[in-house]
Amino acid sequence: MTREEFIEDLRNRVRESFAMELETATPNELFVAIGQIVRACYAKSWHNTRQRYLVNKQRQSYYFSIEFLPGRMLKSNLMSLGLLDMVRSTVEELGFEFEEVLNVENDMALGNGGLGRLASCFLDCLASRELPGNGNGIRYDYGLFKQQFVDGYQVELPDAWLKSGNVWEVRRESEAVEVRFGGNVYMQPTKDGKLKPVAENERILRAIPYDTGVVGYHNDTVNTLRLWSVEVPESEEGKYRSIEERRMVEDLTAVLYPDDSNEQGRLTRLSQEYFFVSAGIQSIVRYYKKLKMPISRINEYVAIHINDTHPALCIPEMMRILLDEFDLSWEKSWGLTVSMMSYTNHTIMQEALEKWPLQMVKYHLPRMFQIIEEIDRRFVTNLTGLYPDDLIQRTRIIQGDQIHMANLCIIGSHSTNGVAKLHSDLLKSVVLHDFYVLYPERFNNKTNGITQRRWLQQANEPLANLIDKTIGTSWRKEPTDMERLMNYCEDNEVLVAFEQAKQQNKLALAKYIEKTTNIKVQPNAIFDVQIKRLHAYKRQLLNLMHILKCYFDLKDNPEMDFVPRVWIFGAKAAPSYTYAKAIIKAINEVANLINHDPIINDRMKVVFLENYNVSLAERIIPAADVSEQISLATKEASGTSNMKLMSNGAITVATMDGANVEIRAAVGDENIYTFGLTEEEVYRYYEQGNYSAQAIYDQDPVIQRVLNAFVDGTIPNIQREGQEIFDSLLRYNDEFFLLKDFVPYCQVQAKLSQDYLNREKWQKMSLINTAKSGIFSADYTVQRYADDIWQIAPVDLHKEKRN
Ligand code: CRA
Repeated sequence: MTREEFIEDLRNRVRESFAMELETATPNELFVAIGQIVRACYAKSWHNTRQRYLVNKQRQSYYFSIEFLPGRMLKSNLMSLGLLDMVRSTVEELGFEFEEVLNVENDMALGNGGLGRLASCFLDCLASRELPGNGNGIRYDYGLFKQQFVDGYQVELPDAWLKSGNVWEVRRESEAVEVRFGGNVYMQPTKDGKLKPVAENERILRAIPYDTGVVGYHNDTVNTLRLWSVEVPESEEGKYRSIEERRMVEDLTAVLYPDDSNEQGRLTRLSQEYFFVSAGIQSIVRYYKKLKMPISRINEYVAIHINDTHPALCIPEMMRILLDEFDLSWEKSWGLTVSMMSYTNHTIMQEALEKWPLQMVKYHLPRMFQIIEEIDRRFVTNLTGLYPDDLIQRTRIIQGDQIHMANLCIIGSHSTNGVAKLHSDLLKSVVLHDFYVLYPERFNNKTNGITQRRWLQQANEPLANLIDKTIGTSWRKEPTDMERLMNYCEDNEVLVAFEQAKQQNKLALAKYIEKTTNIKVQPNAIFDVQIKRLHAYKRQLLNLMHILKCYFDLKDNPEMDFVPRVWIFGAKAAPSYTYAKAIIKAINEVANLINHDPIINDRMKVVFLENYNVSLAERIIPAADVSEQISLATKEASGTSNMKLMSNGAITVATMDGANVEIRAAVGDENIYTFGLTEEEVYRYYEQGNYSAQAIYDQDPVIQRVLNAFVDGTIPNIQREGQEIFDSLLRYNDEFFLLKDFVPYCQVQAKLSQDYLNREKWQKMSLINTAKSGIFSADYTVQRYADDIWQIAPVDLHKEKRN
């Protein structure tokens, strides 16, 4: 598309859609019009991609996830299509602020944190690698809540992201399916002496798919993210007369559960899970029928991925279709199902492992229940005599009055993977050890990754351009080519240029901070960043304790040498997680105290930015000097902000947890600050039960002063919250061992401050972190899923021609 064609198109669309002239358009109209143009640009490729897959009978994977967190899409789509520079300069020449146009777009925030963002990174990489892989999820009317601080407290506001429309989605009326809930199922003999399930009094809901194109980077592949929305089917209109009754139905896909790494055992959630699973599986089977292949070969064409246990019902739902609709035998259906399914575990936190009350499933999803019961019965029967009874009891799906979804996933799939080496090892040796005994060949690791396209190329253009200038542009397609930056570790000119790029980003963030919080920060201070969900195990509180220690040091000795630092937080707490909310309040009050203390004299600033989301992450990450990855070892399955920050040249302060272990191996000990308990030490405490927070407190006056600050009025306005925090550490013995890790944490922080003064040393570390970050590209992660688990490959164009 030429500049002239673009302007012409823009002019027409603004006229047609808004009855307006381009000159009088506001960023809102421009956003919609440009969005339409972009969509039109990839429409043909989208159609062609689908046709190619169909004609070639391409084996495809379907990534089932209850969360997707793509963020904004205008800039990324423009970049993928190679139109970004032209559109940006044209829009600016026309007299508009391109940034303002981008900012009109609501973040598509249909996820909580790492798990949902990972799903979106994966989709981006599948398309960019020309791999036939699609997403399947829920089109929530309301995304993750918007966070505001009122008096330092988190307040949640609804995220009505669809209210001004969504240019990217296509409603596919003709591909709607029905999903059935409740009723009774009984088995009826057929003429040929078999038993067939007959259902009565079911509640029928209509599932409408909304498809979004996932545009590959500089190629012709556009894959599909299919999100389902609920409606009352026309045939059922009579049953839902009142508005309230209809609302009950529509509530099903109204809101995303705002919990991260935590189970929410609620009926609506179970219904959501079955709804998008059933709709998705039905639509896959319907597509497969178009290939005119026998159902007995469906596993050669379809790979289904279960992203955490939320889509676990994929297994019984596929069984239902094969058994009830295709009349296959149990054995045949089971073989096909297991070979199609694969599962990723994302956490070892007990409270996140989904269990559903048996009665709830039985009542609301009776056919699912029957099938799960039969899977469980056969599992027990087949293993009895071969394995110890207690092992069988621990691994079976139905235990007491609960259904264990992770057990269902492992038993009903051919692959179970963790998301970082350490995590996958823990699954095998501890958390899922019993299953590892049963099915060692099913277990594997797939360390998470991120897409550098969004998190470096798009979010950090100054750095990306500099990398181009230094080593050429090949890294944009092959991220490990960033290794070539290692040749410039000693090149002062290059180091200075990288420092300037960082400085430019810090200035931009400083501006944003001032605009949104009124806090002035110095761009030459260390920008120390912790951005992730607020969770006790992630230990934002440990960070806060260190801040308090620095504050007291300065108060005691105002003349001391102190390397200025700005601590930047971004974090949402689940609305029902009172402890996490107490920590938010405490951070905000400490910020207030320190930021206004004249003795501190701007040497410390604490900034908690509201409403952390993908777009805010894109602002913060390029400007970070320090990346806080300080979860208690064993608790963070992988983490992915660690990878994003590293890519952008931040130095990690890390416990040996999740993917931090692999980051250390990549950059070398001297380019990361590690501290804290190791996995072995943590487990030793668990085994010996001899951790005593009180003993540590009693012996350390610094810790006493820091903790007392929460209850003695030093930190104002946190009576209730301060007490809760204080009690969590002492009365309840510090579940995540903060006190134990506090001293070593402060030590590495002090070292870091000193190192920061040595600009050359610091800049070299920073460069090495970027250089070594290529291996954490999700391009490679996705390729490993494609090769080892899904067995999918790009369309073979030669073969296509021969056909
Ligand atoms: N909360 C893990 O805790 C991991 C992501 C993606 C999480 C993170 O360490 O990086 O998944 N787990 O694998 C999770 O959601 C249900 O479990 C997360 O995002």
